Amino acid sequence: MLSLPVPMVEKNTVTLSGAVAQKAYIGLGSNLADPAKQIRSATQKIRRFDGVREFAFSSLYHSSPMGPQDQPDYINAVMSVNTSLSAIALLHCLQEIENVHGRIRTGQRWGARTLDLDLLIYGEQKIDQIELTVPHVGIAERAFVLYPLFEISPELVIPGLGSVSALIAQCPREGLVKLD
Ligand code: A4P
Ligand code: MG
Repeated sequence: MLSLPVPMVEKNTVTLSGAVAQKAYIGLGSNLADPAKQIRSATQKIRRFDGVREFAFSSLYHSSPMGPQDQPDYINAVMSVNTSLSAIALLHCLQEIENVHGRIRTGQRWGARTLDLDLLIYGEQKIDQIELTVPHVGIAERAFVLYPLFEISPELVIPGLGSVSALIAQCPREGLVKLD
């Protein structure tokens, strides 16, 4: 079958199947068991989801931990996708990948983890539920989220929070180091 490239969309669009595709941003973080490998492997798994297409990836970024300091430094990255999955279905897919990567939930807030996948932004939606809050809580104050977001989408406006460029102007880069 002839397969034609589909242009990236900035706004919602309707797929051939009739589903509304949304542009979503996913934050990836790891500080255990070869963090860079964890993140690269997770991006490959996300690429293979049914209902997910068109990807952009930030560089990897290194930073010291936010929260408890008695844990290794983190590697973070951000990717964007176009998806016909609902926000909650996409979250469940991301949680499955966390589990496959040996994520153990110790109950400690902001504790060390092999892989953390956060749904940062889902289209223009604002969702405020315990299971899913988008935009993700804390997005506006986290250099390890904002700088990779700016790298892949400098014009991005985060629903309810404003432009990523304006948020970066208020968020010191501090120890965040771009790796590649
Ligand atoms: N949940 C609600 N909204 C979302 C969303 N938008 N994306 C719920 C993902 N999950 C969401 O998540 C706890 C619950 O949040 C889930 O049941 C889900 O339904 P979790 O992944 O089990 O726990 P967590 O990640 O430890 O919690 P939290 O508060 O989301 O932590 P963060 O904000 O992810 O921070 N330092 C550096 N330098 N880099 C980091 O990446 N990460 C953390 C964790 C701490 N320090 C860090 C970093
Ligand atoms: Mg999380």
